[in-house]
Amino acid sequence: MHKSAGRIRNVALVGHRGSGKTSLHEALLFTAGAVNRLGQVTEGTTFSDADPDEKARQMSISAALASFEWQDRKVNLIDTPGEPSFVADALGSLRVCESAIFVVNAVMGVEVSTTRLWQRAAELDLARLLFVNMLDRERADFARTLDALKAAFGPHVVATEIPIGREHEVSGVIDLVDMKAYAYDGDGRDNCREIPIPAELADEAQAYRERLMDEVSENSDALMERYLEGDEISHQEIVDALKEGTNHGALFPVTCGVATRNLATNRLLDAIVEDLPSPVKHGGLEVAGMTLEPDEEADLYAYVFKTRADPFAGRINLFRVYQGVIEHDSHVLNTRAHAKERIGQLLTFNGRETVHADAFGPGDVGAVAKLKETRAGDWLAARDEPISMPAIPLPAPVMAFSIEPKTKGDEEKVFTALRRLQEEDPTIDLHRDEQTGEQIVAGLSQIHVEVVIARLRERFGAEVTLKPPRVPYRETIRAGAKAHGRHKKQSGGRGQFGDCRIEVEPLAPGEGFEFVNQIRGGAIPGGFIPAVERGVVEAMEHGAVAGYPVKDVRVRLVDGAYHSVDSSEMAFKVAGSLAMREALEQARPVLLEPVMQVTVTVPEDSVGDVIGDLNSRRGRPLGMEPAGGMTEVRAEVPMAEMLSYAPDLRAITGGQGEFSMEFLRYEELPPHLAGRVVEQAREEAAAVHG
Ligand SMILES: Nc1nc2c(ncn2[C@@H]2O[C@H](COP(=O)(O)OP(=O)(O)OP(=O)(O)O)[C@@H](O)[C@H]2O)c(=O)[nH]1
Ligand SMILES: [Mg+2]
Repeated sequence: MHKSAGRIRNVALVGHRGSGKTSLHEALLFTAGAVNRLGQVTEGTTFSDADPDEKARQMSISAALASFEWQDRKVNLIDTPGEPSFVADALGSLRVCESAIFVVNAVMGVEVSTTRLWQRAAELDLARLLFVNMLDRERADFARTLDALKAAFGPHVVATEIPIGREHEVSGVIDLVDMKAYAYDGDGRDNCREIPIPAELADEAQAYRERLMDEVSENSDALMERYLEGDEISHQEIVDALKEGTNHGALFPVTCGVATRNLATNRLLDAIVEDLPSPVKHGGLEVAGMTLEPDEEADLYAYVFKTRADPFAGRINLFRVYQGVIEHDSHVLNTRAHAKERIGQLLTFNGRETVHADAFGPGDVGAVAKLKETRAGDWLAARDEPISMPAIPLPAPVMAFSIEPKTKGDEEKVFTALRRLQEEDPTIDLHRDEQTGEQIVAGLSQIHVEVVIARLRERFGAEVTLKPPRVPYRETIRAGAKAHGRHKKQSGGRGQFGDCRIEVEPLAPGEGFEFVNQIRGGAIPGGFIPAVERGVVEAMEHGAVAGYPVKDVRVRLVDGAYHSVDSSEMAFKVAGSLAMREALEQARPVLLEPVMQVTVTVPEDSVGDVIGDLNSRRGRPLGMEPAGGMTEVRAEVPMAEMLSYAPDLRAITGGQGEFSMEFLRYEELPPHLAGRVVEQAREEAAAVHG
């Protein structure tokens, strides 16, 4: 039978790229007996980085679920990618869990992604526990990391463990709840033994314990009173208060260890079952005016949070049951597609193998294969109710490449495969470039698009060539202008007549488009006005400078004329387009380019070179900060200058540097560069139109 909801823990491992989530996931599976050996990321032997591209890059790309038992609880543990390009999976996983474990690098401290994911977890009201990892590395510092966490996430971040020894001499942890010490020998499953608290750490441990007790007792008046009176307080009482505080973010326990050495991971498993809430404890989900409760008898509601496209196994959907039970061999309704789906194959990933399951009860997380219509974001339900989760705000895919099949005639195959990969990753954008007719694949970064291309090849046998990325330029206007558009044709029979006068003016950046109808006295009948607007919008698709889309313009329709017989919607649409084209030319049109926020992490001694290089890319340095022996340089740089940054950074830093970037805003292109873009657009247009 399925596990009752009170005995389930749904936990997402999240954190900055490379903080050790996958290594920790592996160590937890190993300690719980779900895998036979402790796999290593560096050897490509972990359970969760299973894809060839994850192994090759030594980074997680997709969320990976594993389910196992610990202390008679079922733990559904999701490893998520830290690389910002694959953030959709981390955000999707946070949505279906009660708890998140933030894995933090004890050398680097709080990093960019940590802060972002924390905000998201706070919005979702998740219980949050922190694991300070990599204590064995040079310059790792638990106390400094804890201070940084407090500074970033507030005073209720509190240690429940501290390490024994530092850097490569770290040998164990002291548990501040029970005031016991544990030493770890080797990385085996039974590597932990209790030892006396080392004398030189006794005072420090006591001080940390007092801070913990202060925090814990704030969550229970009864406990506070007895604590202040100096009464003995039991393990269970402390754990209960800790869990109470953690459940809705009144308190954030901090644990620590070394994932790759399997140090203190058994204690993290205990913390997962003891300190983190079950679906019952955390409470129901409010959605679409209903409250879904983890009740077995109630109607089924399950939410699909992740789709995996596999050319052989077909589609695999990961879901979370919020209410009712999903059973093998039953029928459910997909509430978006309004389609009946047969549940043919329920699956559990238990580490060693993928096994068939009979049912998943409320609160549980599982997988289903071979559904026809269903994909991430859908609900499976007993009845066809209108229900949807609020959309997750995802970053915009601005890194656009045009692709071409290596084999002529493979267009259809490539496109179908791309569509399936897009189901798996909502931050991929596919479209056809209107100017050149090319197939465009856009993602959040170069790595993102490269991964898509690698997956096309590995999973679907579709080979494509990637052309250099195109910068998505825009246009806008800098002045007001008036224009007149008249479309008149008289060639026997019924003619065509439309006439309008418009005025345009710039809007603030990001305001988009506004159309104001100021026609008085019926110079243009109301029925034709939407047609004028459609013509105006069409003209804005190709700006006057280089044919890029025009943004941030207000258009007023001020006057016009019509003919009682010859006027039509078509004629007014054409008149609107003519007027707008003329207006755009007169309104001092300019080219805009996307500017990226770039974060580069490099060794101290290459900071000067990196900043010099960013300057030569028209970058504006925003500042730098030490980050665990490295330096983090932040700058705003035009996207056009960053298209091939990865190899250049490697060369400057001898392979030691890392960077990430994301879209910030559009800015006007300097005139000498605008000229080049115009020239290029002209050449492309000539090539396409002959
Ligand atoms: N010394 C040491 N190395 C570690 C530890 N944990 C992880 N590593 C190493 O750090 C690197 C990154 O570890 P991963 O487990 O892949 O980190 P991740 O958070 O899953 O990375 P992404 O999935 O890319 O976000 C790998 O080379 C690991 O072997 C640790 O506790 N100590
Ligand atoms: Mg990983």
